[in-house]
Amino acid sequence: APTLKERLAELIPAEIENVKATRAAHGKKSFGPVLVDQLYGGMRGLPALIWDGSVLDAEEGIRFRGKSIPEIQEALPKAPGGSEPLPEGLFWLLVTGEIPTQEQVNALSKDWAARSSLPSFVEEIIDRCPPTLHPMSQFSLAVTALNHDSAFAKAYQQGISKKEYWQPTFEDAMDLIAKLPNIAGRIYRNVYGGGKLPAIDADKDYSYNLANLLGFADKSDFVELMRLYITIHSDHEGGNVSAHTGKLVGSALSDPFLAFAASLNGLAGPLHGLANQEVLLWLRKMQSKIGENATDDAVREYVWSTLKGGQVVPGYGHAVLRKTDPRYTAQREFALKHLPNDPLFKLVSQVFNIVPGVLLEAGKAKNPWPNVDAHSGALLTHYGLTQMQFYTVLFGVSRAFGVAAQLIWDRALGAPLERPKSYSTEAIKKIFKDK
Ligand code: AMX
Repeated sequence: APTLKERLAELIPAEIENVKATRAAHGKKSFGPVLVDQLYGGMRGLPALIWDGSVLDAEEGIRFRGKSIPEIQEALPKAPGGSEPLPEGLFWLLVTGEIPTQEQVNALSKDWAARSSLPSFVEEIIDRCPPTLHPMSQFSLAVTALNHDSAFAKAYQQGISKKEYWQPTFEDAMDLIAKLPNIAGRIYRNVYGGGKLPAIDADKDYSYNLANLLGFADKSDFVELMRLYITIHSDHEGGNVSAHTGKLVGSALSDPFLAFAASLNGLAGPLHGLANQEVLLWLRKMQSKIGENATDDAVREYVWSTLKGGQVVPGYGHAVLRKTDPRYTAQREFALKHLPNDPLFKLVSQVFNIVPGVLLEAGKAKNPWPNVDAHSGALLTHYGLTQMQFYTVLFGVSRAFGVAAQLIWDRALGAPLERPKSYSTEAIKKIFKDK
């Protein structure tokens, strides 16, 4: 059976032809008008990017290479004794569009374990960060520093041909993913005092190793949670802040470490990935205000007080989705299976019954339903990972899978420098004066 890189090499020529033919047939056709409001409104709905790895439907949610979350939970290889998909398989699927064999997935686990060690100066950078520096900032610093050993940057300096860009990009993408557990584990133990970091076990899967580095591998349900968590947070089509930032920075031929560090800085914003931290902070604040086991009315009133204070309800709403996020549903099902009586899960469920009604009544949010971040913190808390400032780091480990797959394909297909046109308000007024 071919390795991932061998399979990719087989797929690239046909995809180059596919894109060529698509552009020849449809390249001069229009998607329709662009509204001035879209320029001012965060480009919502503007068709602007190509990415085959995943597509988001407003009603149905994410599909990875055409497969829904329940479908990939069914189809992807599992760990011995496990029932959640291995994220190794999800990466294979994102890159190739194909479901890998168990053997191919095991080979990826081994390959990543072999690439997992950090240069000692990167370890020192992490160790020198004050524990008060947000874990996401430490994460981004460490990933930026990995550019020291970028195969792409080196090959570019040596004058590599455009046709070969994808190869060192692939090597960097694999190194990037492989090194993230050591970065995340080191940050976690430095900031929260978890003792010495264990070594990566080359006979275990990626999620087991991540859980072990964090200090939770003795809980087999937590390892299963990591497999599900990394799988569902990996990619959410091309336009979200972290995915698009990685693509944009990569388009300047910045190497995958520089591109993904930029993704992380976007993921660290409260309207994007930091929302998982914000949800837990918000729930804890609510509990301190209205007590645990509060009535529905008390919760409803607390939600209203958040809105009246000019703040968003974290974990609710979405720029594209208009229904409950299937990533939320997958986590809810995990909770129903593994921790149905957990008090925080019960609160998350109570909030789920109340917030959409309030947001609908308030009448502003286009989507009153929960997104992925409304649930993840309660699951992590259940297993003792209670430090919410760390939650977005786990989101970031997962998001590397989607961004890395995208960078490989962008370089394989020769994606050009991104450079959309901006306008001044003066120019808008002038252009549309008599229209
Ligand atoms: N609580 C309160 N108000 C909300 C809201 C929420 N959860 N979601 C949207 N709104 C408000 C917006 O702030 C906006 O108000 P304004 O007109 O005064 O500026 C209005 O409703 C219309 O916004 P929208 O078109 O529905 O949303 P959007 O596409 O502009 O933004 C998002 C999407 C996610 C930023 C927004 O729903 C939000 O802030 N949610 C809370 C934060 C969150 O959970 N983010 C995580 C998203 C998933 C992820 O990236 N990880």
